[in-house]
Formats: sequence, structure tokens, C-alpha cells
Amino acid sequence: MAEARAGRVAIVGRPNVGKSTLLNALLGQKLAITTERPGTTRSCLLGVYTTDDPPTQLAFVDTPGLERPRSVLGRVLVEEAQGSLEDADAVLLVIDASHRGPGGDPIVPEDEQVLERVVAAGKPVVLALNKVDKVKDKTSLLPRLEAWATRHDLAALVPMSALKNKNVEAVVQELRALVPEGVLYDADFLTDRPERFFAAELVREAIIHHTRQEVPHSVAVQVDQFVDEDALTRIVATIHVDRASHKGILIGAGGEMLKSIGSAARVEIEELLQRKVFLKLWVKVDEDWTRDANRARQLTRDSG
Ligand SMILES: Nc1nc2c(ncn2[C@@H]2O[C@H](COP(=O)(O)OP(=O)(O)O)[C@@H](O)[C@H]2O)c(=O)[nH]1
Ligand SMILES: [Mg+2]
Repeated sequence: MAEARAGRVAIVGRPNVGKSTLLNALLGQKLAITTERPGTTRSCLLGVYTTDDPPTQLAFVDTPGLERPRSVLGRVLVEEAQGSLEDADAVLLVIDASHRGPGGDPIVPEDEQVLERVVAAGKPVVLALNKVDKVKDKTSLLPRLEAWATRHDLAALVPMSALKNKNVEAVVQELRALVPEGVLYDADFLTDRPERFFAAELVREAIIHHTRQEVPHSVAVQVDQFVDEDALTRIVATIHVDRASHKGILIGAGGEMLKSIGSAARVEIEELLQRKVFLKLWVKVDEDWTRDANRARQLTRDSG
């Protein structure tokens, strides 16, 4: 029988390349919220993959995007992602196979900048070339793989699709080879976040799906009450926005918008908890919280 191996793996990359989708595909269940908007993931999220065949435990940490930040909130998110690199045994760098560099360069400079931060942390890197389903001409993938392999010292390079669940197993095999012998957690341990964290995230996901432009970036969700009663779980949450106009947008004419957001989130939370949920949402203006580093840390890391 093969030896047991276990280690921590930081999932890093630019915003929107599919890191959170990949975490969910690796775990075979939805843990992280994913949307078509960059900047969705706000805090590091642990998801532990465990298998017996061969005995392997990979403690994945999904991170906010690593990209040169353009705002105080962005800086707080990069600082959060950077922290996860320090504890990692290996790094899973995710890039989007459909992106091109300037002049058709097979390597996008922003991806390379992320790699440089990772290499500076001294960790072995598996590169996941994600979203290959979006690339019509598959032969165009070869030069990209070759360019990465020749320009950088990577432990492995895996073309894959998180959305279509293609080649995700290959990522696990490559990472297994990079982590030490041992076991980290009980076999049924999945995450260290409480249910209320995931409830808050599902409210935020519903808001992102229902609003546009700058509203999603202005929003943070905190759960004020989470009580299991006989027939249902009662959840009261506050949506913090950084300016008054966004409160109006979120509530909507006659409260219709908030009602739609609440019912979409409730369905998802019921699916997660596998029981009936009563969900009450409040909206509060927390003037300029995204521009105040301390408030931004509080509202993104201790959400839930
Ligand atoms: N076509 C395609 N889309 C993907 C794939 N992986 C992720 N996406 C989409 O890319 C967007 C961003 O994904 P997300 O996981 O939130 O990215 P993150 O910001 O890196 O965590 C979402 O709309 C996903 O559905 C993939 O393999 N193929
Ligand atoms: Mg994400």
C-alpha cells in the first residue's frame, strides 16, 4: 500500500481565473461562492480533500485574487492571499487558458507577476491552465504550455477545466507528489468555517448575481443571529454598503430587490443546511468601509 501523504496547498492566481470553481470541483461540492465578477472571494477558505486511494489529504486554501491592488479593499485582499502562501507546502497557480498576452504572447504578464510572488515564497508550483473548454483550437494550448515550461521552473503543468470537471484528478496527483508523508485532519473534516460564514457568503453571492457594477464591491454581509429552532433555522443578517445610494439600489422599489435577494439566498442556504430557513436581511450604510483598511479587514475576514 502507498504511504499516506498530506499537506497544505494555496490556490492562487489573478481574479476570475476560476480558483473558487476549482476548489469546489476538487472537493466535489460547493464550498466557495463563485461568480462571473472579479473580486468575489474576500477571505481565505480552507477545504480539505481526503481520499484513501492512495491515502492523500490536501488542505486547499482558496484565496482572493493576487493582482496589483487599485483600492484599499484590494490591498486588504492581496494581503490576505499573500498570507496563505507562507503556510503552504505547495502552490496551485491557476491561469485562464483563453487569455493572451500583448502581441499574442502565450504568457500573460499579470500571470507571470503572480508566479513571481509565489516563487519568492520558495514553494513548489503546479500550474493549472484552466478553462480549456473555452479554447476552440486545442493545438494553441501547446505553445502556451511550452512557453511556461521553458521560462519557469514548475513542478507540473496541467491543462484542465474546473467548470466541466476535466483533468481535475490530475491536479490532485501532481500535488500529492509535492506534500510530505503524514495525515493532517480526521477523514471527515472538510472546513474550519462555521455554517453562519457560509450563510453570509450565500447572501453575498445572491447580491452579486442581482446587482451590477460597483455595488458588489461595496457589500459585506454579517450574520447577527443564527438560531436552530425545532422546525427551521432562523438567520438575521446585515448587509453593509459603503454609500447611501447603494442602500437604495439593494432595497429597490417597494423593497422588491431585497426580497428577490433574500429568497434566492434562502434557497441556497436551505440546500446547504438541508433544512428550512427563515432569513431576514437588513441593509446598513457603513460610510466608506471599503476605503478604511481596518474596517475592510473586519468586514471581509470576520464575516459570517
Ligand atoms: N468556461 C469556463 N469557465 C470557468 C471555468 N472555471 C471557472 N469558470 C468561470 O469563471 C468565473 C470566475 O470563477 P471563480 O471561480 O469565481 O474565479 P476566482 O475569482 O478565480 O475564484 C465564473 O463565472 C466561473 O463559472 C472553466 O473551467 N471553464
Ligand atoms: Mg474566488
